[in-house]
Amino acid sequence: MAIWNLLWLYILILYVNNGRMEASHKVYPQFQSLSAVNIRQLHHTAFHFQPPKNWINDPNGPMYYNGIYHIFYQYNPKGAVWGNIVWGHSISKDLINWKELEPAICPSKHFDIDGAWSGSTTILPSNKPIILYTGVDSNGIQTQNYAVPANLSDPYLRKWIKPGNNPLIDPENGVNATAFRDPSTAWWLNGRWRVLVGSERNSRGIAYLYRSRDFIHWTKAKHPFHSAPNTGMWECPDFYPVSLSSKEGLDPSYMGKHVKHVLKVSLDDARYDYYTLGTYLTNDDKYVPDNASVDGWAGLRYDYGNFYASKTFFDPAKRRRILWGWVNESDFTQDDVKKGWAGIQAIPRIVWLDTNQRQLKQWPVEELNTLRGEIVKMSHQKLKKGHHIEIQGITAAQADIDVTFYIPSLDKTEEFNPSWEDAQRLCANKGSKVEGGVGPFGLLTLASKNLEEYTAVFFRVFKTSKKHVVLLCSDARSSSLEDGIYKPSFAGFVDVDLADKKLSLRSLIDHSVVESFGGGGKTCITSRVYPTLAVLDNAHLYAFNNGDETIIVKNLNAWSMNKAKMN
Ligand code: DQQ
Repeated sequence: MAIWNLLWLYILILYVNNGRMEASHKVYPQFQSLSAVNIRQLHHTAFHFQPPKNWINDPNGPMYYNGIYHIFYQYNPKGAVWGNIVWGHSISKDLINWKELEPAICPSKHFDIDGAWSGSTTILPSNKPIILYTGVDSNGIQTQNYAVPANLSDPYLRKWIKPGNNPLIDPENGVNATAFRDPSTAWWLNGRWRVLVGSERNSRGIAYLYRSRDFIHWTKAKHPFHSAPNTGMWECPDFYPVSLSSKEGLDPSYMGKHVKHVLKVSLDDARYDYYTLGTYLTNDDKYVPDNASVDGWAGLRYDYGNFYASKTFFDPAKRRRILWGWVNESDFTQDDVKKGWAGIQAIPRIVWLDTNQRQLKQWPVEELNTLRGEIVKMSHQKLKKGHHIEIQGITAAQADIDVTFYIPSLDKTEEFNPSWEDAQRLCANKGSKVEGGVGPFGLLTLASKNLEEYTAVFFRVFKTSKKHVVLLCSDARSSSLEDGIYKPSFAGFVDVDLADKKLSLRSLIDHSVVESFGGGGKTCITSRVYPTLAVLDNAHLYAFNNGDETIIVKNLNAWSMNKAKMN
């Protein structure tokens, strides 16, 4: 007993001293400004966004301006853990190859001296971009501030200035001053700008609404735009219209008919991004989720894996809405310090409304295809129970795989127990090796030759009296021989009817990340993994089936991916 007590005390001390929580991020003062000498390449990604070194978290203010894509990001210029937060800034012509610029916003004023936290950009009608961001002062008080380009004729908008009339929005009128952050992109309606700011009160997550005629003087609306009990702090709210009839993206101020609206919030307590689909009641200036679209923990997620603090923007060049999300690490903080970097951004994804109008779909931007190299194809290949087939001839640690499976017979589908609502727990119970009726079948990514290590991305099909239930897992439990690191069996359900007996899966494999899109982008899961054997040329890729019913690999295309020019 005494030993257990000591152990708990030790864990507590470690937590309090080493992983002190500040806002939503753990703080490691001893590592914050420890500059990396060598950048460890082993698990470094080849085509996911990251700066040359150090820590990044949330994507901030993504935008397209005069032919150039900009991404800003929460960045520690001095170390590989969270701290010293500035707005890093990179630019691109294709969303895939990036050039790093100097940070756009650094703490310099009393209102942001303790951090230039997350925010968004809005392109004003005069074609002028403006940043709204959260500044944190030395007492932890959060205010909303703005920054504008110093020189609009600089095509890269390298320098940004903070005009003297900051802060624009203070936490007044009963707002919790240390939980008041992450202004959204603004939209224009009936002669006024509107912006959302995330907050919390007594465990109720809140998106406050502020209005302004001139973008400078803001007034808080009487009622929050939306809120929900027991959901905790709402970080990084994002609000935008989606078309009911096409994949095209819409400008945030588009208020025509034939749209639904999306409200996404990042739940600090869960560290996942949840969204609802609903209606924007413009007369009341309120958002109401559809009945079928629930707020909070039981709701829909953009991604059922490592994906947080995301942000979308409208790309007028290709008329699409693009989603950026932060993919955090799953390894030890000490490992991050050793490798000299932490955090990547997910591949930018287009996002649109599914024809069933119950959910969104996502797909990597088409520009990613420019990195595709050697291709290997497979078609009409039988996968009998217990079989796995190697997909040879590509760089399996740096690859893009797009596969359609065909299920000739659903006769042996297992019954679904209604108590299995929690997809992640179900996946933990019925992993890739637990034989089923239909499935588990899918891919073994980042696999070592003798399968000591692999990250299994797979489907398993169940049935109720009314329909089929499809589970997609990205199971990292066997991903690494290294003990102790976080290796979750992430999972989500895929809302498909299986009338055509097909299931598609695309996986982007990039050394320490496997980013998967099931059912044509209906369910996405991103896993961070740190193999010890399945690295570089020693990584393999297999298709497998451990279910009773034979599965056909109807079509499989696998590409070796080239390296992106990354900052
Ligand atoms: N990260 C920022 C905050 C935001 C949080 C600080 C979400 O503005 O709420 O780095 O990850």
